[in-house]
Amino acid sequence: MQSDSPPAAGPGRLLKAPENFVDAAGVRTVFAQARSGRRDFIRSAFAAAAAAAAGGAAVDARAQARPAPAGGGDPAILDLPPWSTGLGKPVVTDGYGRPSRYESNVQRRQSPGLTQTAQASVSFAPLQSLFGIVTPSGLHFERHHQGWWDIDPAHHRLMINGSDAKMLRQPMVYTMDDLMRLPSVSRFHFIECGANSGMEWGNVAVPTCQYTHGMLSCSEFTGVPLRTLLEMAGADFKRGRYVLAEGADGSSMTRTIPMELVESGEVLVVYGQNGEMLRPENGYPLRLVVPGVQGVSSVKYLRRIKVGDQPWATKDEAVHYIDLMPDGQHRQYTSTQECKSVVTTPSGGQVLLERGYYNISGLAWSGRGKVTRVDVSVDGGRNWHTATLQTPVLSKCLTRFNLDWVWDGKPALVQSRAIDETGYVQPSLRQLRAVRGSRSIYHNNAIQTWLVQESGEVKNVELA
Ligand SMILES: Nc1nc2c(c(=O)[nH]1)N[C@H]1C(S)=C(S)[C@@H](COP(=O)(O)O)O[C@H]1N2
Ligand SMILES: [Mo]
Repeated sequence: MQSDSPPAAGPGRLLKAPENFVDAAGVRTVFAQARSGRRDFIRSAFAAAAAAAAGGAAVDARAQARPAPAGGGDPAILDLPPWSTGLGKPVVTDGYGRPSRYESNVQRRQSPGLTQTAQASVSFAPLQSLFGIVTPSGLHFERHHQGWWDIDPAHHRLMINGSDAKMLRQPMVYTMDDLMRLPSVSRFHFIECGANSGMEWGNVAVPTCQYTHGMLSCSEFTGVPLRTLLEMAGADFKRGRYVLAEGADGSSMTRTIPMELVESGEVLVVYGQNGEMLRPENGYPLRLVVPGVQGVSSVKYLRRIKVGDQPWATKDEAVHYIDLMPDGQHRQYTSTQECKSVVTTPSGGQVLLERGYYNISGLAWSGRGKVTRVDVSVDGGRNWHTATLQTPVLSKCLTRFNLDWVWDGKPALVQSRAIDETGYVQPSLRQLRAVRGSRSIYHNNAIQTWLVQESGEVKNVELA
């Protein structure tokens, strides 16, 4: 278990999570069940599809990973392949490069049966297939309330105004060119939908970490601090204690953001993502990024910022994104994404092909600042081992953690528990349910458990 000791056994082999195990017929079944009102439709559809796919996939992976022939003579080494003897492709075969065709299974995916239309829906990032902390822009999760647009930046405007004439000196309208001439900053931050892990409040619902935790992504964002724009408009920071952010898509996404967050300089009006312009799915040409706050406040296609003196209680903060508490009341404006983590390897749907060494790896994050420690357990929380945090460790950003592990072939319950710089410790599901009940949707930051079975197959489980 020591992170600095050399691996004690030979390398283990890992079958990647089944990425596409629900076929077209499966999806139709799930939708039919959803319409007839079956409550456990997501779980049963996944279980059936995974069972159908599991046998064949495991056999394939074992065949690919066969040991070198005892007598030597591996043809993959001895017979020179075309790429060692021929001429490769020229430069600029593709003016915008793309991943290898051998990685085509690494895709963001919709959860079968979760939503009835693909315009008001979510796609999940394939966390189990990613390294480090940055999400490739093409794999960033998507959450749209009314579809996405590729907006002509020449026609996009950002207006800054006030709820009354005294909130700021001069209402302003910016073009994209205006904004991109202003002093900019670049910062790494995660965006997590408040509904991430929301399907898991009552029971185990989905099989892989793509679906349990994939409404989460992390990018380097570039833009102008909102504080700068409000100062330029002469905002009255004494009276104007809130801003309203509004998107240009048909959902008219509107969210109240407390002025303290803006004054801190952290709230950014963003046009850049991972070194290039935002992707259309993520708000091109302009979005707000409110670090540490649930994703809904990072309004895409940002067209207006209004300064006011009280929260607006818009539809997106009165009807949606509220927490149903055990006493039946709803809690409003619980926007911070509390400290959370998940082991991405090994995780649900993967198969450990043999005993031996494995690198337990995962992601930790906190909406309140930096992650200071991640503990990992392989026995369902009886014993904890401190994982190694990979650098950089940044505020309100994903942090990658690793721990050496030798699997002895016995069932193992793999968990991670993150602690942030405020001292907050990620809760167990039992602790969280004691306060929040089990009928909520939003803000489930409980410890995730993966069961490694004797067969090596990894399952999503809940510890009672
Ligand atoms: N204009 C607009 N902004 C929006 C949304 C939307 O539907 N329209 N969805 C919100 C929600 S709920 C989330 S979680 C994040 C998701 O950002 P992403 O699609 O870039 O991952 O965008 C937020 N901003
Ligand atoms: Mo969201």
